Amino acid sequence: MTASALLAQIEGVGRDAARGGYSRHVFDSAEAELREWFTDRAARRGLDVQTDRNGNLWAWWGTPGPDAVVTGSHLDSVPGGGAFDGPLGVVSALDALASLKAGGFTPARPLAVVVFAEEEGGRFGVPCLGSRLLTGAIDPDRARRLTDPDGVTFADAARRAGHDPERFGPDPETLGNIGHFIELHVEQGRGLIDQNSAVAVGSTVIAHGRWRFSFRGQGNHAGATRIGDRSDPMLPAAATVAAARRLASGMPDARATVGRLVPNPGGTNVIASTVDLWLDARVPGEALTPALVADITGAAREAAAEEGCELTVTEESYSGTVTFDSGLRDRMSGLLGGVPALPTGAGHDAAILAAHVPAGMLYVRNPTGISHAPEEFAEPSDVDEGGRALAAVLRDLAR
Ligand code: HGY
Ligand code: MN
Ligand code: MN
Ligand code: MN
Repeated sequence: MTASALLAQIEGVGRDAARGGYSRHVFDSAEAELREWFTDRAARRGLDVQTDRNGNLWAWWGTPGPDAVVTGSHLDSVPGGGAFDGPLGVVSALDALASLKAGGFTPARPLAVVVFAEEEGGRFGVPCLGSRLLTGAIDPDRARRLTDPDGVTFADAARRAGHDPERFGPDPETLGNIGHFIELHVEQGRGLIDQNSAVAVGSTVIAHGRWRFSFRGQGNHAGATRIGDRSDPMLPAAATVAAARRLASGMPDARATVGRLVPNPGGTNVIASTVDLWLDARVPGEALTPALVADITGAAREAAAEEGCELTVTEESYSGTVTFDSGLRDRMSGLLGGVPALPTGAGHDAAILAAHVPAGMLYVRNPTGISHAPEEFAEPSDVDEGGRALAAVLRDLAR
């Protein structure tokens, strides 16, 4: 069954009628349905499905062991996300292993498809939570305490979904089995459109992080409070959103986004007492992301002081620039007839793993160039070309 047909099987799962697109978050009902679907599809392909101590799903062809060739991605989405970001890598991996089996390939080493938990950080705020836990890139106690917008902790959500959060933590045995990790992903920009290629290999993932800005003022009546008597946290929050755009525009290729801003209590006729916003900042090059965030923080502090508000800034996640293993990158590109190598501004589990194992990425053209939105798309013909490319790379690495 082709990757496109597999994708079609889950197109109704986690649809978000209010936002459009999909909202599938770790340990929620939609993701539970996807995990069941994945487990069933993997079992039908003769793969042995296991869940690791951090809630990541693994489907093995062969006994789990060292030097395994692992591929996969994630099934969770951003709120209102597209159909391809994550699932395309998972279905292409299932399809690639099935086609290798059908073609009579006998691997010299184990292969596995992995589905990482909470790659988007869409519920608990830290991206690549499953691969960060696996590799020890996040303290398990901090992970257990992370809360979702309803105040549910990651530990409680895991427990309700049948996992034991006390087992969260570095998993050297599972990590030690990975000889190579290859993630296929829908492209989330315009690189393949511009280069007129269906497939590319990954070169770098730019540095990126998330910071929470909490402004505290004085809640009050919208009608009875004179302007001069206000400490309205919405003002410095708005100034911060504008400063993020202004300051990022002044740095080469920098990106700064505020996609989430939460006033409390959030009444139309109420001056907010607090406003929380989350800054997503990404700049190619090493220390430039922290420098941009420092400039934005300076502007935020100034605006907060002017309005008589307090400001607390907390770093929630940060990953430095990652350059994928050049030998593996060139081996993949050569195998695929010299497809281009693309940098990306999007984070991936492959970038977390790259610090520990030889990791590479394959991108499939997205003709809209839009991602993290319902317009995200990949043509079936490009999906199939990506699947063939993945199968060729896996065969090359597993022979
Ligand atoms: O946010 C990202 O870069 C990725 O989609 N998790
Ligand atoms: Mn994403
Ligand atoms: Mn993704
Ligand atoms: Mn990814």
